[in-house]
Amino acid sequence: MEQTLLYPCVNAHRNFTLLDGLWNMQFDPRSEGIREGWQNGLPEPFSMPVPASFADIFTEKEKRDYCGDFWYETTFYLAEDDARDVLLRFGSVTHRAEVFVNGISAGSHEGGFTPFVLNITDLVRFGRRNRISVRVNNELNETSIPCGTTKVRSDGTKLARPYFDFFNYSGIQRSVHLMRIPEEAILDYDTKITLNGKDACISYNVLTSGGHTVTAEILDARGSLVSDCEGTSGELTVRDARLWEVRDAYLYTIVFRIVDENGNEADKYPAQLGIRTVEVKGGKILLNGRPVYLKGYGKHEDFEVIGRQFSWAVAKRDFELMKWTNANCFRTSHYPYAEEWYRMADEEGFLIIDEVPAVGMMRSLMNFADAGVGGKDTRFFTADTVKQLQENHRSQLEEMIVRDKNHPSVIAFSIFNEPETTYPEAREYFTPLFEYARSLDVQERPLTGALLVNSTPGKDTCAELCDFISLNRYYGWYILGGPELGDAEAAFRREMDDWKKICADRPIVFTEFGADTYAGEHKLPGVMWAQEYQNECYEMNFRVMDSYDFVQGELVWNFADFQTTEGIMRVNGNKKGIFTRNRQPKDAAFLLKKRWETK
Ligand code: GCB
Repeated sequence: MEQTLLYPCVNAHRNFTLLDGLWNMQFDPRSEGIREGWQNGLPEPFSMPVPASFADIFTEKEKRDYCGDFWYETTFYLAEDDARDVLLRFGSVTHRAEVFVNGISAGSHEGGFTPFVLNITDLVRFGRRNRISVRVNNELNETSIPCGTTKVRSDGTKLARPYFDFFNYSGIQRSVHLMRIPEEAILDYDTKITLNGKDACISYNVLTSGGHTVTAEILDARGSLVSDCEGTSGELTVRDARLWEVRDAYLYTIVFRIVDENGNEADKYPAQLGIRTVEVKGGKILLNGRPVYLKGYGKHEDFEVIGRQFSWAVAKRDFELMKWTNANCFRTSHYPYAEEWYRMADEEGFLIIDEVPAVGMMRSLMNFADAGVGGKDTRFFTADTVKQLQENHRSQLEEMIVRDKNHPSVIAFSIFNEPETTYPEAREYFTPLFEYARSLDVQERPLTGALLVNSTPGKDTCAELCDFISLNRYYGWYILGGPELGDAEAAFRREMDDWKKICADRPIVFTEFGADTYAGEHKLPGVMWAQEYQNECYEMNFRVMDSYDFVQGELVWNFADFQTTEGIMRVNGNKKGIFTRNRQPKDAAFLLKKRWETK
C-alpha cells in the first residue's frame, strides 16, 4: 500500500486510538541501542510526555541540550483482528526516526516536521499488548534540512550547532495515531477550483488502494447535498457558490466513498472544502480574483516548557491575538507546522505561506548578521553534500505539499528561507525544486522563498524563480540601527528603487523585518532594545513600504519572542516578538493593530 498522509478520522470504516501520554525514554549517547537490543525493551528508561519537545522539561543542562540518538517506547493493546489494516502515524519526529514494532523494524523517516505512516499489520499481535520502540536522532548536518553541524565537546558529548536562529527542539513532537483503515481505502485526493461567474467548478482526483467505484459529493455547511459525481476523477459544480474569503471562511464538506460491486460502502473520507482561487497577476496577489494585501506575522511553534508541541490553547490564543491586531496572514517559518494550525486557519479565514524546513543554507551560526555585515559567502551550494541535501529537500517538499495541498488557507508555498543565492550554483540547486513543487500542486499556487539581506538585485540569482518575491530585511536593526535610523531609511529606499526596476509585474512581500525588544525596557528617546525603538523602527519600515505599489504584504518578525541557541546575540532567545513568549502585547502590538485596521 502506498503511504497515505490524510488526516485521521473516525467513521464506520476508519478509526484511531491516540497513543499520546507518558512514554518511556532513554538517551543513547554511544549509539549502542540496536546492538544491545533496546528495541525489545529499554534497560533504564525514564518517563517522557508524547507529544512534546523533551528539552525544556529537564532541569539538567546536559539533558536539555542532548544531541545524538535517543529512544522512546510504549505499548498498546490491539483487540481481535477485523481485517482492516493497522497503521501507525507519527505527526512528526525530529529529525529522523527508526520505528520497531515488537522488536522488528517497521520503517524509518528523515525530516522532523512532516508526518509519516507505517503499515504495521504484519507486525502486530491481536488480542495482546504490542511494543513500539522509536530510535530518534536530532543531529544536524549539511545534508539534513534544516542545516547545521554537530560539534563534539571535549568530554565526547555532542552539541547541535544550528545554522539557523531557533532552538533545535526535538523528540516525538506531534501526536501518534494508531489507525485502522479498510484494506481497500481512500489514500489521497486533490481538488482544483475554477470560478465561472457565480458558480464554481471543482475538479478532483482520488487515489485509492483498490479498483472499486469511487463517488464524490459536496455538502454545504448545513449538510445539504449540492453536487455529486462518480469516478476517481471528475468535476463537481457548485451553483451560486459561497466563497471562502479572508476572515469570512465558508466551508463546504467534500465526501469521497468507495462503493463495492454489491453497492455497499467500503470506505468514506470526508474533508472540509473552501471554495477559493489564488493567483499572482498584474503585480498583485489575487484571492477570488480580487487583490489581497498580506498583513501578519512570521511565527514559530514555540512555547514555554512544551517547546514545539502543538497546544490547542496556545494556538487558539495566537489566533485571537492575530485577529485582535487585524492580521490576515502568517508564514509557517521555518518548517511545516502541526496540521491543526491549518485546520484552524481554514476555519478562521487566515492565509498561510507554508514553508519547507530549508533554512540554514549558509555555513554560519549567525547568518542573519553575517550576510548583512560582510556579504558573507560560504559557497554552500558547491559542496559535495549538496546532492543528498537536494534529495532531502525534495522529499520534504513533497511531504509538505501532499499533506497541505487541500487547505484553502494555504495560498503559497515557500521553498527556502535565506539561502546564499549570490552565485549560479544556488540557482542550479533551486530550479529543479521549484519545478518539482509546481508539478505537485494541481492548484498551481504561487511559489516563493525568503531572500536574505545580501540577495539584492544584481547579486541574487533566485528571485526570478518566485511568483512573488519575499524579502527578509532588517533596516534599522542589523543594518544601520539606533542613531543611524535615518540612514537606514535612505539605504532601504535605494534597495527598493533597484527592485522596482526588475519587478514590474511581480509583487514583493516582506516576510521579515523588525527589532529585538526587551519587554521590560522603556526609554525616551527610544534606544535599541526598548519598546519605543521597536515602534520607531516599524514606523520607518512602513514609511518605505508604503511608497512602493509593488509591495503587497508585510509579515513582521516575529509574532512572539521565541527560544534560540544561547549566544551573545540573544537574551534567552530572540526578542523580536510583537508579543512576549507568554502571549502578552509589547507596545508595537498596538501600532500594528491601528495600522492594519485600515491597511
Ligand atoms: C532572519 C531569519 C530568522 C531570524 C531573524 C532574526 O533573517 O530568517 O530565522 O530569527 O532573521 O531575528 O535575526
